[in-house]
Amino acid sequence: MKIFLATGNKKKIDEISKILEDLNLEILSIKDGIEIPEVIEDGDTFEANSQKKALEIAKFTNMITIADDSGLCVDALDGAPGVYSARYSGENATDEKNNKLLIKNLEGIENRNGKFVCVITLAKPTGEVYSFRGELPGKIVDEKKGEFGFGYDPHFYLEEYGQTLAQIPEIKNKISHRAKALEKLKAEMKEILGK
Ligand code: ITT
Repeated sequence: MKIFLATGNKKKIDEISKILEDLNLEILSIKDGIEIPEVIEDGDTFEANSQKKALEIAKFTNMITIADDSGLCVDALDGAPGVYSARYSGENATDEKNNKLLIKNLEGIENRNGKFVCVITLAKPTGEVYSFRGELPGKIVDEKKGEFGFGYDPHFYLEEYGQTLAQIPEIKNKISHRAKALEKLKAEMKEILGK
């Protein structure tokens, strides 16, 4: 069965494809040269944005489509950057600029607790949507460590592993917010596709 991955983020495509590997689906994405329109992410929640992306692209491609809306929520910043994680430092945001701003905004703040959130939505071209949420708690550290992953990974420290998410790519795909949401989808997949 063909499934389209509605994301412009190639690192997400790699992680999602790896986590769904054992389902033996034919996963298509922009990496296969399929162009998709930009979806305006104007929702207040990860759920709203995830559903909008999945549904608009399912209708556009006429394929069963999976979308991921995710971000970092930091306790001391009242949940910011949250749904604005990708564009935290403005219009021309890059991972580097976002990370610098995050560390600057946490200067002098002792409470470094935060979490990654991911909402995965599967949408059918006929309009049905199924959403699943995963979360991963951790701590924001000033010093950047690790080469893998993307986004805020080099500053996201997991006490249990004594490393940042950017240092443990294989473990990341087993424990991440994205992995947790996708495992929930996988558990329901047969039923959803059979409907
Ligand atoms: P699409 O909307 O096209 O999927 P995007 O990167 O813009 O791509 P989001 O709007 O969901 O995706 O924003 C997600 C941002 O949250 C991402 O750019 C990172 O800054 C951050 N983020 C999400 N998951 C992450 C992860 O696993 N590791 C590090 N940062 C992550």
